Amino acid sequence: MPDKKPSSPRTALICGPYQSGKSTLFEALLAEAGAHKRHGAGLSLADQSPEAQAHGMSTEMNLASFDYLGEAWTLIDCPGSVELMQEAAGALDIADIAVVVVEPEEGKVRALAGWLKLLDVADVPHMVFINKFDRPNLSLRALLQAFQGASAHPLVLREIPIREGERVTGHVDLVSERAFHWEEGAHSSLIPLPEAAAGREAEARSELLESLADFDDTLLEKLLEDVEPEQSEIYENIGRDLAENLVVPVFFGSALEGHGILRLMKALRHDAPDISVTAERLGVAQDGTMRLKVFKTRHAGHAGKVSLARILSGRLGAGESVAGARPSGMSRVFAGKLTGIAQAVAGEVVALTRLEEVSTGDLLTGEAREASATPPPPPQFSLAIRAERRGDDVKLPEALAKLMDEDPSLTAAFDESTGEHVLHGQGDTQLRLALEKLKGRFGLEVSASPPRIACRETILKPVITRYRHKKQSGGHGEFGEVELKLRPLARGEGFAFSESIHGGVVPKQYHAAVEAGVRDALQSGPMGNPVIDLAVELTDGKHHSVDSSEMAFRRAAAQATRNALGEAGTVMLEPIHAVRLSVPDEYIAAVQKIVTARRGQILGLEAKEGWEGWQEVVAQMPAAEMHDLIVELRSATQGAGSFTAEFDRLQEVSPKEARRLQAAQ
Ligand SMILES: Nc1nc2c(ncn2[C@@H]2O[C@H](COP(=O)(O)OP(=O)(O)OP(=O)(O)O)[C@@H](O)[C@H]2O)c(=O)[nH]1
Ligand SMILES: [Mg+2]
Repeated sequence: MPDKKPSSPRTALICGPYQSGKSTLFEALLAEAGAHKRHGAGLSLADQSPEAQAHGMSTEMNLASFDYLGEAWTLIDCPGSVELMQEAAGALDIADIAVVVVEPEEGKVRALAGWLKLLDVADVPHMVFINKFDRPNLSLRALLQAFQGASAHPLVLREIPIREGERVTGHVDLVSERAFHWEEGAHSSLIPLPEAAAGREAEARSELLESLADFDDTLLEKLLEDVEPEQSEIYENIGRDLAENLVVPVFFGSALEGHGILRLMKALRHDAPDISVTAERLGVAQDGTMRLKVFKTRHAGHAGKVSLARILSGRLGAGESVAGARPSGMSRVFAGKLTGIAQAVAGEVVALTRLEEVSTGDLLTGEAREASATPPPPPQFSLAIRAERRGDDVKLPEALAKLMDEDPSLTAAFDESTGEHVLHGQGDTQLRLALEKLKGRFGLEVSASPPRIACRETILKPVITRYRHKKQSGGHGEFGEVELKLRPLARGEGFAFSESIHGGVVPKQYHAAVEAGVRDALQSGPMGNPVIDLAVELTDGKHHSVDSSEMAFRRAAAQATRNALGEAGTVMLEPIHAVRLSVPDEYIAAVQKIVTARRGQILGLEAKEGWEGWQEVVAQMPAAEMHDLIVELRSATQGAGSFTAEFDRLQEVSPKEARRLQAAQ
């Protein structure tokens, strides 16, 4: 491979489906670069947090800056769980290139498609690394065919496997046409191209060249005239097409065994665009002004708030101000270790400490701050939370604010309609992780349960009732008598109170107390829910010149209302949400079934804008059926489905359903 002048510091994102081996690859690449020593099969740099250890998965990004052959690199390893995708979304923007790691299974095509779509939307150049190629009996051709269905751009093989029996034992580079034998615990050794691979090599190489020629007329002409292009010309094409996100080079290997890692690291070094390309993609001028983008925020105990940022243009000296404030430190990051640095140039990733006013997604200059315009993804799952110990109530909001600062896809809010504090996020795992962090990092025991549904009650027919409140207990008595007329109102009209008293039978000064009594009783109807959408009229009553009081009338009105509701009977009203479920075409039937089984009503289908091959199922669903909707939706769509929901209206519930809802509360 021809060498070139050293590049500015570059950043590669390692992402892809859950458990595909990203963190293992992250450590293997660092080991390859000589920045880390591997200890057996397990991870020793990545996933060291208690939550990651407990779950055996990445729960947040791992990051390391290091030098490789005289050039500066930062690798960012992202969690693969769909619930934690926001973590990668933050870093996507600032990456020069992404390596999408996938297992050698055709069934992973949908999960792969999700990541490739995310990268295409952000227009990030990317490669695919098919990992776990140490498994027997793999067909690269079949995999490639399946995976092509996940990619909007042609997947082009950069190498083909050499096999011995059912195992892959090496690879042939399709540009240099050199063959390598994978060695245990050492670099691959150069070997003569095995005869058995020669035919496949020639075929795969022509396919690579044909794909490249689709974007380059000169190359196309050469191919048509059977002229062998120079290697340098092929490399140039690959680099250019990759930078423009026209093709997706494909590599394979084993992160665990260390096979194909040097190959991948070299390809990154050779082909990954640098900060000038990335800055252009982000619309950031290279005019010498210091600009940086924050892609992750952490609250690191004593160190305080840490903002991880990439310098997109200009340079930053330690002690210089950022967004008008002076960070208390500037460091280079290597996993959990921060090392202070004096200066950072465009392309570098730095950790800035104690920039209290700055958030993930912010684009900052020395003086100014521009917040990200991308909203966090809509919540998919919620839990009502409660501090177990009294006194922790006051500490909880502050701790939650820190977690939300670290993860913009997490929100906490007080729900007025149910009186509960509710945590909203992307799924059960993400919220459980948040609860574990509250306990581990802030010492807060928090219990969680499915949020209550804000059901209401109303009456369907008018009713008139009369009640006398009378008490004689020595001295002053209590006396108040009211006649109330209750009448249903239309949905959404709430509550109205009026009076039509003649001859002062209930003196004016007590009318407000009557209304207050009615309101008291309406707080909890016969089924235990607030009663709404009714009008109450005070039509008649009696008073006593000595014993009547506001309290007496309030009690009389409350009891009268209770009696009236009991007599008339109430119906339950439940919240209905307007829902849009977004899924790839092939899952529409499955999703319609889910919606119907959850008492939902399908209103139609709409093509999802900007997402070819996707649809939105437009529906209305009772909130009571939506708590674990995302779980079923994801399992029916290989993790691809998601939804948005907003309150639409309250709707009457059948008595049978009402009993079920009541029991569930
Ligand atoms: N056979 C084989 N197993 C591997 C390879 N790479 C990783 N694994 C295993 O796959 C599992 C997941 O590895 P990780 O590196 O944690 O995967 P990840 O993609 O970072 O997982 P998440 O971040 O949780 O999505 C572990 O059991 C690894 O030992 C590989 O090349 N071959
Ligand atoms: Mg991982």
